[in-house]
Amino acid sequence: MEEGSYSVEFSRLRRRRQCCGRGMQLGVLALVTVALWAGLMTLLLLWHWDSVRNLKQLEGTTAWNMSQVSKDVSRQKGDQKAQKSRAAQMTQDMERIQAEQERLKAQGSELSQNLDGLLEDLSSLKSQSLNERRTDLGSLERLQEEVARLWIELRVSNGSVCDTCPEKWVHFQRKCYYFGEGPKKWIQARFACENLQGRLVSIHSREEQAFLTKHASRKGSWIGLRDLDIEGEFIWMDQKPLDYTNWRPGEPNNQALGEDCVMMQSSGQWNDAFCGSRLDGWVCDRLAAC
Ligand code: MMA
Ligand code: CA
Repeated sequence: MEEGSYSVEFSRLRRRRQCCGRGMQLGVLALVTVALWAGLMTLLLLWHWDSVRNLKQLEGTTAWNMSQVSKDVSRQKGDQKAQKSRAAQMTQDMERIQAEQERLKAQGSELSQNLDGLLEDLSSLKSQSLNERRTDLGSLERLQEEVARLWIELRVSNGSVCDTCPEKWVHFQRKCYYFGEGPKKWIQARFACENLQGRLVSIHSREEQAFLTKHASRKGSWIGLRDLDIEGEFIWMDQKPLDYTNWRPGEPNNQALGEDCVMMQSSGQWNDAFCGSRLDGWVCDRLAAC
């Protein structure tokens, strides 16, 4: 083959190849583009479906949550209502309790008043019964003494000699006398006589007084006369009336701090003196035995 015809053939071939390659290239490009578009669309579709699914899920969850919330709200409303009615009930109860408290308070004060009244009655009854008992005891003692005195009278009238006295006691008429010595206040002298089964002396006649004056201490002696309860109202220890007196002129004068106990001076005359003074002498008496 000639060189000219060969090159023409070659360029024809190249042109043909060029022509066919480009078409293929375009076809491939189109295919790739379609494939890409298809893929993109698929991805988009998938994304869309996923989104739709998610959205549906979200919708479902939201609806459920909403229903839960509405349930909660309605429950809370119910609770609130119940609480309100409970609060109202409690307020009512409180008011009732307060009213009850007031009533009880009033009742309590009334009761305490009644109790005070009762306590007062009780204490006055107590002191009344104590006074009555004291009076009864005094009357009983007086009766006992009267019986003893009558018994002695009877024995004397029957010829008995009733002049028996304990040791250290001195007999005079129907009584025995003890001339105590040693410093004592009036009340101590009273107890000393009681310890000797006697009593601070009671004087009822001039003869008795003369006997006592003869025997009594030169320094003065306590006797059983005092005006402790009512000033100026003198009472003998034997409860007998003040039927004889031997006051020193100007006595009783209830001097200074008050003088409620009576002493017999060396002269035998009486003087009201301060009960707390300590006198060296004190005289006791008791009935002589038969
Ligand atoms: C004393 C005392 C009185 C009494 C007077 C009398 C100073 O006081 O013994 O009881 O009345 O003397 O002067
Ligand atoms: Ca006096």
